[in-house]
Amino acid sequence: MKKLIASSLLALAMPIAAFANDMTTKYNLRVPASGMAESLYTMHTVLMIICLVIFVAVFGVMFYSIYAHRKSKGHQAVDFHESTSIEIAWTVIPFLIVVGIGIYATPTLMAQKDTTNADITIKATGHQWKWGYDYLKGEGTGIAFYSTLTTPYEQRVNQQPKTLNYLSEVDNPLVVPVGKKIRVVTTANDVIHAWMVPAFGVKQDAIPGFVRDTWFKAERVGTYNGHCAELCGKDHAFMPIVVRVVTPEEYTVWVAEQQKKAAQGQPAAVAMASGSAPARQ
Ligand SMILES: [Cu+2]
Repeated sequence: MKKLIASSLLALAMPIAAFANDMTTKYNLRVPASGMAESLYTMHTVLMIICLVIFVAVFGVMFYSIYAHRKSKGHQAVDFHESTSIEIAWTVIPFLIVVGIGIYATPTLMAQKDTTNADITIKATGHQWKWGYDYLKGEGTGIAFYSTLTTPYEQRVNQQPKTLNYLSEVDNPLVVPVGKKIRVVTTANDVIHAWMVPAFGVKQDAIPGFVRDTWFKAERVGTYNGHCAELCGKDHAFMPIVVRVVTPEEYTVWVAEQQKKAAQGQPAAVAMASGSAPARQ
């Protein structure tokens, strides 16, 4: 009997656990891999709770009133048309909520814009439909390459089964060291693109003729995915961003390899194919 209860409890718990896991991985924001993404995640949660409290309070009062004070019970509608005190209250309370949220969000917003004191500066140029990377400053200066989708065409048109990294794999990922402030300067060659990597809390438009910048500091080694986030034409879905975060030592080795290749006149970065890269994060 005890065994039966235990197994039925387990049978009940498993779908609940699976649902909770889905809620945190499938439907929630990406697991943060930078301090900025962490603050955005927390802010998102706090604001969602505020929204939920307002939602429950407003609809709770409304449905309670409709039910408990209904006409069939003999209730009369109260006339508070042009009541100054109520109008002041429903102006001041939302105003205070909005100002409170603004004060809460401002430090994060300011930090997002602070691209000073970067260790490495990389220019990301959006092209129809690939990304170009130029290491402008810091360790690796001079390295430049294109990053192009490697998912076979057959997968896109359902002639081959789609693999785990479908539309999130490139020939040359961006390689950066862990724990270093990376400034990303964005621009574009043709139309507006946007450079976005959710795990770093980074999203910045890449506009032809303009230079914008953003920054991130990855806190864990690994492979992180993003996508162009501005509708840029027919192959917009086929210009992913893959960032490989490596240890500073590995980064130094990679830089040396690239510089050696450049000295020999070979294209940069082709050795680091991401076909076997771990699943997206
Ligand atoms: Cu694009």
